[in-house]
Amino acid sequence: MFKRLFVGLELPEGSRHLFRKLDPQIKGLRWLPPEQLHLTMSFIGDVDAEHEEQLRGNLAQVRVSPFFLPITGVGAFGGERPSVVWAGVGKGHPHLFALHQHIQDAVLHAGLDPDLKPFHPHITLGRARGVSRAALKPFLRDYQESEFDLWKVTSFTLFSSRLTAEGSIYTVELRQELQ
Ligand code: 2AM
Repeated sequence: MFKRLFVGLELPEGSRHLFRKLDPQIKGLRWLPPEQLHLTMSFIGDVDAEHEEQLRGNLAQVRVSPFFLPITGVGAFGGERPSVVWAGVGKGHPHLFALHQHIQDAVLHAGLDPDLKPFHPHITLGRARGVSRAALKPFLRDYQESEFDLWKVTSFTLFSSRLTAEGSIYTVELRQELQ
């Protein structure tokens, strides 16, 4: 049995609903439900039970103190036909990058193969299909400087993800408190 796994930070309850008020009606843009909002730290992919066990053990050994992350600004990945609309978390926050490094090490030492592309931390707010950047421009302009919240990161989470026709369903597999 394989699970499709990734490690992320769950947005606190209070912050999840901040983005509802931004919600412009743009054809082709699907907003994520508030309970799914997260910041991906490491995307891993399909993992068997044995490797998952090893990964759980390694993640439990990660030692990074809780830290604050500003949630600021919005943007879109994907050139002139963006696929992802996101909220940002400030530039180069050292604690976030340290945690990312520890998590990647935990994944690698479990014999797994994480996505090793450069880390561009973001909170995906919506997924776009066939939407031009021009159509997103008013939204991006209105909120690009917004200071949404100050997020106290106190844990990270191992999620499994199941792909369905309505989008992905995420399940919490393990929540590890920072200390
Ligand atoms: P995204 O939101 O920026 O698309 C679960 O799929 C999470 O892992 C998503 O938040 C997704 O980020 C992220 N992710 C990173 N790399 C991925 C990949 N290669 N395939 C699927 N999801 C990936």
